[in-house]
Amino acid sequence: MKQSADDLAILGGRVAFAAPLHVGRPNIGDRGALLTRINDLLDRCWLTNDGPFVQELEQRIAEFLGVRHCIAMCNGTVALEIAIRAAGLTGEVILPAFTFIATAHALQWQEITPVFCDVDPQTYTIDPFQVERLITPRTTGIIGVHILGQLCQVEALAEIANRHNLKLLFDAAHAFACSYKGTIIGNFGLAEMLSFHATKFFNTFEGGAVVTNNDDLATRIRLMKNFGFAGYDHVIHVGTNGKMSEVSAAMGLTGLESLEEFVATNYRNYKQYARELEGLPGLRLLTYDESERCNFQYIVLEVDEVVTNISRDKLMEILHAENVLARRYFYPGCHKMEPYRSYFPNAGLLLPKTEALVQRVLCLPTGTAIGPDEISKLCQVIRFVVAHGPELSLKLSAEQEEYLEEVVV
Ligand code: T4K
Repeated sequence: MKQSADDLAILGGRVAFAAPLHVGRPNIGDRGALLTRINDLLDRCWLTNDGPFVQELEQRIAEFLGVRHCIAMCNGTVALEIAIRAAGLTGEVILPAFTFIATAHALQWQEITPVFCDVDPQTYTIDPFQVERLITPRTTGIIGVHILGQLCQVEALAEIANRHNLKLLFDAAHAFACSYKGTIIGNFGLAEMLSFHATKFFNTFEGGAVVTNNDDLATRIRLMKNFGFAGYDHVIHVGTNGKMSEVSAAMGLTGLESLEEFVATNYRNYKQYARELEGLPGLRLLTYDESERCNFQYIVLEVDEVVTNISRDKLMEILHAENVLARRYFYPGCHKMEPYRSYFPNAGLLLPKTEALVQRVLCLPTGTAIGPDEISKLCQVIRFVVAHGPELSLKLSAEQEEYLEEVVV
């Protein structure tokens, strides 16, 4: 329990948590079931290349999402690269600047220019009004990102894409098992990409998928993720290696069996954070529309420094010192990372909402690896920091100055 500033670890007090609390600790299903599946695949001696577990996982996910095709892949980035190529995107593609860098890289990797668009500061998703202003004769597509469990304005984007004859894809890396107006993701745009990375709500160690209701696209994607092979010695398309392995699919099948439990745990954590951080001036916890399906995987805090008198970055430093490894996803924005920062040095001028957001957002630990007592303790630290914002800001700046003087001397 922190009672004075000097109780904070950053100012020499005792560290609140003996072991680090991570954002993105994997949700792991029934270990016994996983090990049984791993034994099965070892007995079968079938380790990859469209094995039975991959086929079963694809079928289960397609059923779960109510979508015609699920093509499992080795990771979400490759899934997105292949979807982009299979959809025939070229020239320029519009995407939000507030996303994980992989969304932009998946385009740049194939020499398509990512055109960064601003976001809606309430939902963090791409702003359709701004999308329309960025369309040029070179634009071939839009990639919406359902970010941090918040879903894009799907209809508005579809309407713009239709009117301008653009392809619409979604990066749904954060939105597995979430719905928009009652329809579960996987059914929007031409195709949607899922990530099953270890840090995601549902994981296959590494992994991802493209889901689509378009038969032709699905056929092309299947070819492309397996070097273009249409049978032994028969290559009919350019391709790469995007295959998911059997051990990953075994993890996925096991995780699917615990999906409801993962959601329930995330929901319980989310409600606890909401209760314990309620009413703190200058802090906003990102809320979810509970009339929709949601994975509640992200606990996102927004810090308004003008009110708290302590910046998001200072709060993060304080938490890190307490062994809470909070993350400022997606600082500093894709447009501020290389190579985009060099290519488009003035991109920020068109991205005021993104630029403000990346200074405010902080993601906190959740998932099955954290319990109610830890959340209480963590929230107590946050409440203490907010209650003593100005004092802590001064103290920390003084400490920093002292440190700098020592270093310079
Ligand atoms: N689009 C979007 C919107 C995405 O967010 C992502 C990935 C992609 C596309 C691409 O999908 P993938 O190709 O990754 O399937 C992590 C993940 O590596 C990345 O998958 C994810 N987004 C991104 C948001 O977060 P980092 O750099 O934050 O990872 P790292 O290593 O710092 O791990 C995060 C925390 O999780 C650490 O504090 C430790 C903990 N952790 C991590 C791993 C891997 C564990 O406890 N166990 C683990 O096994 O990128």
